[in-house]
Amino acid sequence: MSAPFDLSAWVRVRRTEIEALLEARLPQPVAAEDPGRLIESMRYSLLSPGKRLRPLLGLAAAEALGHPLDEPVRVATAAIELVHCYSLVHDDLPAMDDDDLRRGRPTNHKVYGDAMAILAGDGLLTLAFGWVAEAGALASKDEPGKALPYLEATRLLAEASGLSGMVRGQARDLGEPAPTTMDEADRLHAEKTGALFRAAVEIGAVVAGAAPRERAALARFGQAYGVAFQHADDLADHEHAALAGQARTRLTDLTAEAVRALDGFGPSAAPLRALAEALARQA
Ligand code: GRG
Repeated sequence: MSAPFDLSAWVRVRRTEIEALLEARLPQPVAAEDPGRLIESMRYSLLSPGKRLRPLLGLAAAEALGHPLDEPVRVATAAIELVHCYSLVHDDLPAMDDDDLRRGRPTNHKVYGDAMAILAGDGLLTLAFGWVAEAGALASKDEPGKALPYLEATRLLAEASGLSGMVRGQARDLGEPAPTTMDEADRLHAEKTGALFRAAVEIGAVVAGAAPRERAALARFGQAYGVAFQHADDLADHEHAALAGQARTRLTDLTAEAVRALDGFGPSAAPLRALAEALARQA
């Protein structure tokens, strides 16, 4: 019998690699070339201690397909963290959630002011698309056709972050009353949080050369995981408390659905399975 999969060790190694890549690729603020301390404020938020779950999921998807976690794959999946981080910086602004603390530290606008926080978010979002394009250029330097998966990754990232995903979900959250049914909560979660999780897994799959069936299965995993993640987050924050009982059941069902989506994969999908099982334990 094989040893049980050690998720903590896997996460520790992969997270260290992701953080080293973020640190190395983000420009350094050279005082004279950092007007308004923009780069400093981008670094402040991006390099603050986050779980790095989205790039971890992207890497786990590539690993499930037995693809090496080479530089293009690592850069493309790290780009998803830039989009996530921008959304946190903007979400914390007074015009949105008006939060003082994020990742245990003062929010970006509390340190750098509202205007620079808006620009830091803009900078992170645009940089993300630059990184996916650079990853495509790296992957295709000897074979032009190898850029194609990275074009698809660009499309997936735009779809999930924008009007079909996170931005739309945020608009719904701000513009409509809080959900009163599980279906409404699911729809909001799928847009606001789930879309980027799904894209993370699907981008990992696409850049690892997934066959259509593999890609579809991994997208199902990402979708279920993402909505489950938001239910777990709401339960931890006592959000939508009237729905807590149903949210617990939904979290259990969705994580089981995520694990089932991996049925056709062997031991290489152990990190994805273990990530879903860890989420299920929050029910
Ligand atoms: C501003 C366009 C725009 C969107 C904001 C994602 C989002 C929409 C807002 C974040 C607010 C929030 C707390 C959402 C709940 C779920 C969530 C995304 C939590 C934070 O993600 P984690 O737990 O955070 O992965 P870390 O800090 O570990 O990266």
